[in-house]
Amino acid sequence: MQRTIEIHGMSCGHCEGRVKKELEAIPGVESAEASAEDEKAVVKLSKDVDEEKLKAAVKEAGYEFVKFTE
Ligand SMILES: [Cu+2]
Repeated sequence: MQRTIEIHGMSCGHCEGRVKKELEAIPGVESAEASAEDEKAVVKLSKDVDEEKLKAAVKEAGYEFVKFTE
């Protein structure tokens, strides 16, 4: 299972790392890769994860959740 999240506000590798870390802290998230250039994060899930938790993680990292694109 995979979700793609559009995120605004990331500008460098440091930002990507923050988003990745917050997303990967959620139970059920196997791995997450964030791209500042593409303004998105791709999240691999091992089970169903509440969308609200993914949203909250992006905000917690300090960036703007825009929408799920996948
Ligand atoms: Cu940055």
